[in-house]
Amino acid sequence: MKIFIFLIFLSLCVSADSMVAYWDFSDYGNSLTSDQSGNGHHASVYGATHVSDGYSGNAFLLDGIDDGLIVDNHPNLNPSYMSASMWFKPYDLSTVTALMVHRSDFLVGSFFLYLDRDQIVLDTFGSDGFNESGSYRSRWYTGYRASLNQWTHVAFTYDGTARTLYINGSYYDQNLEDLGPNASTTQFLSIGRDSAVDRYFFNGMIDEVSFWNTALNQQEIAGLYACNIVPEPVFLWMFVTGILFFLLRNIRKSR
Ligand SMILES: [Ca+2]
Ligand SMILES: [Ca+2]
Repeated sequence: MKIFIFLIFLSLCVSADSMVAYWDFSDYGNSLTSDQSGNGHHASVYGATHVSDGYSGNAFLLDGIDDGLIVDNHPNLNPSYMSASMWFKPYDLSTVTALMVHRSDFLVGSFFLYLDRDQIVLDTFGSDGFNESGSYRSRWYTGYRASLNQWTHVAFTYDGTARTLYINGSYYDQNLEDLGPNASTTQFLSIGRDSAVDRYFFNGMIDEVSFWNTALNQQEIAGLYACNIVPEPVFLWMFVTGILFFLLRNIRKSR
């Protein structure tokens, strides 16, 4: 039974079919950090410091001044339904800072997950909604307030009907909204900064960022959260131990 639990956790973390990109920040070289999903959406690192004391293994520390990570635009990053998940630890909650943004000057299909002081806000742009800045925009002030110097896991999903926010693996709130991502966004995806203009720089640590082309359900989000609770080396050790245990037991049985 244990082995199956390990396999389920592993599949949620690194090999689910609907995973588009996964940056665990375990590696860093030539200004790039790898997309562990195998889809090649490696992130370019601008100024951020690669640190070993992330939420799970390595992470990036951003200075709140001009640091950030950028991923080239790709059709994979513009799904009709989506989920995004990440850990963040803010060192400053006095300004507006971006967590994860995919935006092209307010065009349809953009999203903007950010902190307004300590409050998490999800801003999406689509073909319906109220008009702001010459486009249709729905800015959702979620009411969730992040804590200074503490790791928070945030995930949101869009299923074509609603935007749902999950905090630390649990359902937090839902916002019925028929906006959402689609193929018209051409801007790059950014982490810890705005994607359209040099602004909204995040001050703190960011870790375990993933992006999906389906709206993950509550169980899957909880799995993502739980998976990341165990540090990567420990998790790998548990996984290997689980396989050995399973093999040894079957060998004994077959004798
Ligand atoms: Ca800097
Ligand atoms: Ca990590």
